[in-house]
Amino acid sequence: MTYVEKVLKQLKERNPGEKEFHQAATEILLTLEPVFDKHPEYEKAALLERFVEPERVILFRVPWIDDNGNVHVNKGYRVQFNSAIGPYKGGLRFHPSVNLSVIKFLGLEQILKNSLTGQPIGGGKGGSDFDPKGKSDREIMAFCQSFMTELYRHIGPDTDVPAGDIGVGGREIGYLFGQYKRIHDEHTGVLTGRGLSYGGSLIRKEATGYGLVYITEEAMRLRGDSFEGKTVIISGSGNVAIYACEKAQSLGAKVVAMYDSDGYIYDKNGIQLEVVRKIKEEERGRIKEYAARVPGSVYTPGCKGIWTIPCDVALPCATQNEIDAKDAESLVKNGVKYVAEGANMPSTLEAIDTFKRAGIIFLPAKAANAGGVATSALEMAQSSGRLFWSSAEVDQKLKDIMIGIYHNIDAAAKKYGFDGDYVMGANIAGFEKVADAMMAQGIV
Ligand code: NDP
Ligand code: 2IT
Repeated sequence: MTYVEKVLKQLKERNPGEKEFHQAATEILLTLEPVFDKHPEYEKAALLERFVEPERVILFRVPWIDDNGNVHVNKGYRVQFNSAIGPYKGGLRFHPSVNLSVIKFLGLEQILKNSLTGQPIGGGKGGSDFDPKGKSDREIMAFCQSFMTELYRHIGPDTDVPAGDIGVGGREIGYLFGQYKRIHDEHTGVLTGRGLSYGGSLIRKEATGYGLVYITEEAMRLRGDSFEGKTVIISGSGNVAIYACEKAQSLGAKVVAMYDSDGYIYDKNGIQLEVVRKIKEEERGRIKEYAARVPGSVYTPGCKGIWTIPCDVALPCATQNEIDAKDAESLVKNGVKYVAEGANMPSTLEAIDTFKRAGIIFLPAKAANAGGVATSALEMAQSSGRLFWSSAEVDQKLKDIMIGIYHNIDAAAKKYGFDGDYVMGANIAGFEKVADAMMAQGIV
């Protein structure tokens, strides 16, 4: 058994039942074998055992009162995974499916993603099993205030800087920030994704979706290809999906399908994004409304069918494991050429295998969706420097970062003899920097 296999086995034994965490760790660790072959000193320093164990896990109670006076209790989480290269950084997810395994998988991914951005940010993630769907603004505020009343003591602009993720957008960040400031009496860059009137950065809202398209565009450009005239499928209809759609359309692509957790819309004429934005951003409604408003479009209940629609490019932008082996086979059979992950771990291990075997250009989440956190780091830089950069400036930096990530993961894959394997490339390139920083800092 190799060192990597031994650590992976231990991880599964010591964290029983954490299936999402096991999945992310399996995907990452098994690609790192060549790095450990090259660096026997890492094993002596128990580097991998330390890497897979969070520096700190915070679990807390979040009590809140609904509009009818009923008291509810949710679970709150913050996993401060790795601070070797900078303060813990990563989003907060509010979704009923959240548990420790989900937060740990997201945190582990985040370490390597943040490393790939080239910026000084460590990895963390948090959230709650609270379901924001159908709640009033007052209920959301009450929940966010209660969540921050515990979280505030564990975070800070040089310690841990949370942001949004599923179920946490501009509204939630506003309420969380307001409560932090009230308790801590400091107006600092302790959260990113803040509103533009109170310290946020231009382009942060758009960054993950735009970045996803920028890195895919670079992969296309190097193959003499482009988004022009491509048929694209985007799953989800939240923050990442909407801005991926906007950027892909602006480059001449035809986005024909999107979904939410109830079902998907297919519009052969190309999705009218302003209708989606009105339903999702303004009305907080359901995607099925789209079919009622746009003649010629079709709504189908259930999500799975979306992957049977023929496309050139698939951009999964909803959630983990939304593409399984069968979905991947449908995509391949229908001629998909590029798959780039906007969501975190949207493809199962078997789906990734299917894409690899078929020779699809596959850009994994930690590289492809790094534009969001990269722009969060730009927001942190602006906060620290009391600066406010223009949209054009932030957008250009984001684009440069995404193109840089593509070349970095491509080079790492080539260096170890796995040309075109961007899963290997992203894991290795991300890990090398973290490993170097951990080795330099001793046994901590
Ligand atoms: P949002 O909450 O804005 O949107 C999430 C979308 O995904 C919604 O359309 C939602 O549908 C759908 N969705 C969520 N859970 C499920 C599910 N179990 N099954 C089917 N559909 C589901 O979140 P974001 O757009 O911010 O995040 C989307 C993905 O991108 C996540 O994986 C997140 O971790 C990742 N990501 C986000 C970044 C960011 O900056 N926001 C940065 C990098 C990655 P419904 O409304 O019905 O729940
Ligand atoms: O998964 C992610 O990278 C995010 N949700 C964004 C994290 C951040 O700190 O901006």
